[in-house]
Amino acid sequence: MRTDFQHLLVHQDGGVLTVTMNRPEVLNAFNDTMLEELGETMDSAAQDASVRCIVLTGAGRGFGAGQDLRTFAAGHASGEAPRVSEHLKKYHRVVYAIRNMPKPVVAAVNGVAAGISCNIALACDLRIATEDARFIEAFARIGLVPDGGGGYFLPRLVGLGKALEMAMLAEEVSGVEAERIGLVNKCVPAAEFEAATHALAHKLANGPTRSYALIKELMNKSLESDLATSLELEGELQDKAMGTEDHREGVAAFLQKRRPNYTGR
Ligand code: T3D
Repeated sequence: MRTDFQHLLVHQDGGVLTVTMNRPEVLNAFNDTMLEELGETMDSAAQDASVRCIVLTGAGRGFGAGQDLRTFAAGHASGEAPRVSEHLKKYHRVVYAIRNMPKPVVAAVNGVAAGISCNIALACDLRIATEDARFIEAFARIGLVPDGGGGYFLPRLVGLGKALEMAMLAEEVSGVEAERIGLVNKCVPAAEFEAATHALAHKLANGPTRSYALIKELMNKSLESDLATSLELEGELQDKAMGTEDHREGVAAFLQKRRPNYTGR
């Protein structure tokens, strides 16, 4: 696993890989280097069997402030509206990598998460936030539409009405409110954030990793399928789960009245 990045800090502790976006002077706004480094790290993490949970977070007082707006200003200076659809594909690589990651990805939102940084957090499987975190679908503030999967993930997480409200009004949603509306799974006081994130990540990293990958596939595909298709898929995936060592270990541990020791195989 490469760790010598310009704008990412990458640290592995047991099965947990913590990836920290590291441009704190601009609240971890994305430039191209950080975006490419994140894509590369997510691709590597997917291949590395020693990584069993990924935590994505930000350095300093923010998770991320979206695209670095200075690059927009430079584009506008040329006099023509920049075409960003090609550039967005670099973000889409990250969204797909998270979505297809055969292990859990947790967004640990330690402060402000605005624009496309907010939506990268929404692409993750689980979200933990500080009570004073600030989620902002900031796009309408500058006359844009939610990108980075925001139009997909946001209504699925909070429902269409709330998604439209967040996207149109572009107001801040606190960590407490985010937990209430289902935008995050858990919010904790800032003083407890590191310990709570550590506990969640290590619980996942010590879990039945292949089962988690199959759960992701089942749940994510169900959003696009009818009941019959989903029931068909659950059979296929359960056949695979039944063939894992972790399934056998889970049953043996239950019968022997002990804690299971899952290896991710
Ligand atoms: O390119 C494509 O493919 C298209 C993709 C578009 C995706 C998008 O994400 S569009 C949305 C871009 N993001 C925003 O519009 C958010 C802009 N930032 C803010 O509105 C505020 O900074 C925050 C609400 C996020 C935080 O406010 P606050 O008061 O806590 O902090 P601050 O003082 O505004 O920011 C601290 C510093 O970070 C400041 O620099 P300074 O004055 O100390 O030198 C600020 O300029 C800088 N910063 C914050 N966000 C960005 C940024 N610099 C560049 N780009 C940013 N996005």
